[in-house]
Amino acid sequence: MSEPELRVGIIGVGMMGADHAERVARRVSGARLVAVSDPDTARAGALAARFDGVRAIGDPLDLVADDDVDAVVIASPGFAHEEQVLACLEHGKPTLCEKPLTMDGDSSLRLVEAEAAGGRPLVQLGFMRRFDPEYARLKALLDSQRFGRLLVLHNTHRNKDVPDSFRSEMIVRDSLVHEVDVARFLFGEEITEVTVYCPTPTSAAAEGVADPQVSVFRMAGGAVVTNEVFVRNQVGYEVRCEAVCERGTAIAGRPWGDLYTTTTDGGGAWGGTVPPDFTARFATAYDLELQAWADSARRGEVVGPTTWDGYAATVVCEAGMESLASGGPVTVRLVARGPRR
Ligand code: ISE
Repeated sequence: MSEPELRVGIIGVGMMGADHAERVARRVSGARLVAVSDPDTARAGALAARFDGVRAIGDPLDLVADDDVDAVVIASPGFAHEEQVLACLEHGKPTLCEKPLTMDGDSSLRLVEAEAAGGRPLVQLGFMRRFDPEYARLKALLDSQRFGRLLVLHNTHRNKDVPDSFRSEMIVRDSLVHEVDVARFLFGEEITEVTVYCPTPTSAAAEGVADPQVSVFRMAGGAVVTNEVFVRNQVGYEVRCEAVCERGTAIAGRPWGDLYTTTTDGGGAWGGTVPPDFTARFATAYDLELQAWADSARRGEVVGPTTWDGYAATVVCEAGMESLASGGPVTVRLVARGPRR
């Protein structure tokens, strides 16, 4: 590629941002890490010091405005995203924004509209599963119609552990949001209704947290999606997706083996190891996601999930949180004709 190297700044260097920093600095070709910012200035300083030529900048909005930063990765908590994405749009900087786009539908829609008003798409949403080779193959298989129409999707999403501060609503907004995007991506349709069921919690659940949760999505075309999200399974990171079609089924994320068991005795084994967390399970997906982002930014384009995908996912999760509180089905209300690209 003859376009100049992309100078990247990263906002938020917790687990995900630090992982992306390493990736941009060492594995993404055509990109160079030049700046990081984090409210924990010691953490930002320590990370910057690990790489040559990387500055720690105190105010994230100064990082966005910096003339030596061409493009921005936003890996801060969701509540900070609206202001930071808006700043990126104002400065015309290509942005990779981690999910959730924002904390509520209204603010997500403001970003969709602000991007459309600028006349140039700039934002890719961090739904990395779309870049996972198995999920991508599943999408291609479904689009080929080889197995006929997709009827039912079953998603499984388990984390080994989360902090006590990870409340029931976060299981919807931070974890289930991935299944929301997977369902919209694989069906190519919107979700119209969500119901969240709460079985008796695991004894490992933090006080008052509904874990696991099982939710059901109704798709616009009438299909149904089931999702189990279990954030303290105590074993490891297990993410699978089974697509049931008219003439066949396909599973993404299933390790080989006959009877597949994972158990707390023996650390979760199936003849191989269960990955400990998402940075391990989706390392390739994140690499491909960041590479695709950097390549398209250098060409002046945007690929992958959009602000509209971020908005739709946020609205579905809002409905999910309402269902969590009421126990009943909740209709998803997206604006009728949002600006799309
Ligand atoms: C986390 O924020 C992620 O994005 C992970 O992929 C997900 O598995 C986890 O549950 C979330 O908390």
